[in-house]
Amino acid sequence: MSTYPNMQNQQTNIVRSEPLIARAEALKPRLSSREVGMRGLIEVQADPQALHGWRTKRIAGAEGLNERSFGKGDSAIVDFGDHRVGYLSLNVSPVGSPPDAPLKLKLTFGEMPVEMAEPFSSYDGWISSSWLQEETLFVDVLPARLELPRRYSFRYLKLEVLDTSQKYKVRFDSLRVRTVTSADASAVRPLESDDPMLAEIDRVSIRTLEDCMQDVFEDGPKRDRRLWLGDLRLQALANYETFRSSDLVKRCLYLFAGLPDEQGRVSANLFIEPKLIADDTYLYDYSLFFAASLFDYWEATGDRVALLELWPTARRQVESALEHVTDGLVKDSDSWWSFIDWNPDLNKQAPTQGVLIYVLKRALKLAEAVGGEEGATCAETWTEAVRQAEKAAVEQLWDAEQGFFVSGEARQVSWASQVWLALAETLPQEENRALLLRLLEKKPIVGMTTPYMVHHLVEALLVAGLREEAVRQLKTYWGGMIEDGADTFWELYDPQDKNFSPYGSHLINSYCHAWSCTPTYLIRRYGL
Ligand code: RAM
Repeated sequence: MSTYPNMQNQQTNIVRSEPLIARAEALKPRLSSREVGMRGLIEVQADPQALHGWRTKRIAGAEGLNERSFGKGDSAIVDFGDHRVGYLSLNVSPVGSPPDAPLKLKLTFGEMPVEMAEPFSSYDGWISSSWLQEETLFVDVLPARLELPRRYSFRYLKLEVLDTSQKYKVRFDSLRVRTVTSADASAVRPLESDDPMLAEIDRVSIRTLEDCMQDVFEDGPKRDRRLWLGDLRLQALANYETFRSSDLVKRCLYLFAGLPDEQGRVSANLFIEPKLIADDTYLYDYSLFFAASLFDYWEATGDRVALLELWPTARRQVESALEHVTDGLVKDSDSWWSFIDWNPDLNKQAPTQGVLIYVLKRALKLAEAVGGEEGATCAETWTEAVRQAEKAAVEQLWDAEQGFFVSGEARQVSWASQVWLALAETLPQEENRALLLRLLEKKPIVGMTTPYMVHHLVEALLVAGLREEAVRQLKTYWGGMIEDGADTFWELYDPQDKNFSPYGSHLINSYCHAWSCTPTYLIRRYGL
């Protein structure tokens, strides 16, 4: 796949609901800031054993920078010690003769060593190269305090002097990041676990979530810096266990509800600036997750006013999804209609059937909570829809010989299909367990490429009562990221192919990504 196939220019008319948007705007969070200095200077060295082939070596402490002067062609890599999201400022002053020409300075920001090592000009992926974080500055008057207006997401900063003149050099000092987040770290309860590895995974998960919590729950502060519904659902779950900022979840739900299209569907993602815009991307699974997210919010808060105000939107997503169901089975399509995972070989039908059943089971509880005639009618209709969808899954997607669910015309066996239909508890508990154990043993070829998908595997194992297996997967996968150098958890991680990127280059991947922050939820919610 070289682009989001049905993503371009869908003709949609958005029907704005000003009262719902106003509610969301009233919940706009206050961002808190912290000044963070640099920790030292590093070098990036080639190492075939390291992730992407690069490892860092510390070469000096913070004072190492002030001691050096930089002329044309000189460079240094600054380490800020951990992942940071915020605004950079620094002093630059001339050394030698009076500066008789402007300073031409290049700054490159990186979440990972690879961004310091490989030139961004080598990027040839299909999403915009403008996500790669760099600046070229011309400084006319020296000395100067430079304050960069853009917000960056990074741990490393490369300073490259492209030119001064033959008569002067420059020195840098007082490098600072003013970090920003709307998360309140003081709300997080200490973890009760005596397992040091789980404690470390929990800590990194929380850092990931913290850096994604801005004006809304962003998917990634490097990329796409926007509110995606699939990511929001998982961030909200992690947030209830940690920062407990349910108002931010509420704000995001109202934002989605405030911008439906004329069929009532919520978009897969929203842009917040310069004004609220619903993207012209609609995904079957993401729209459905509005209902699941409202259910989770209702469970976490008992906020009845929000339940009643957002219920019509949730109801509409479920009804719209059911329009694509024939005899209990979700219709397949070749387009980018349902997300599920970034594996390009994945057929989406069976996993989407799992998502449908999973959401229907929660939506009908929402309907019961809403009550009255409307709630009762919906609960009844959706109970029947669950029965039919489960029956269709078992009759049409279950391959008894292989002991797996199959998907699409090619009857594909994938991890995603088993995981979603197991998480939806389509089969009775014993069979569900057996299915998941078979999955772990047989390891079908069509695998998982995102932490988003692996999250659902771990939760399916927990729901099926397979705790040991769940902890093993969690430790292997997220622990593997930590071993490979994660300060915050990543958008993509395929242990079989560590350079994997659906975008054509690992340079553009996001290395602090919302949907990867869920171990803290899994650990705390299930008491691991
Ligand atoms: C990417 C982002 C985002 C995700 C979508 C489907 O653009 O990683 O987090 O939700 O894909």
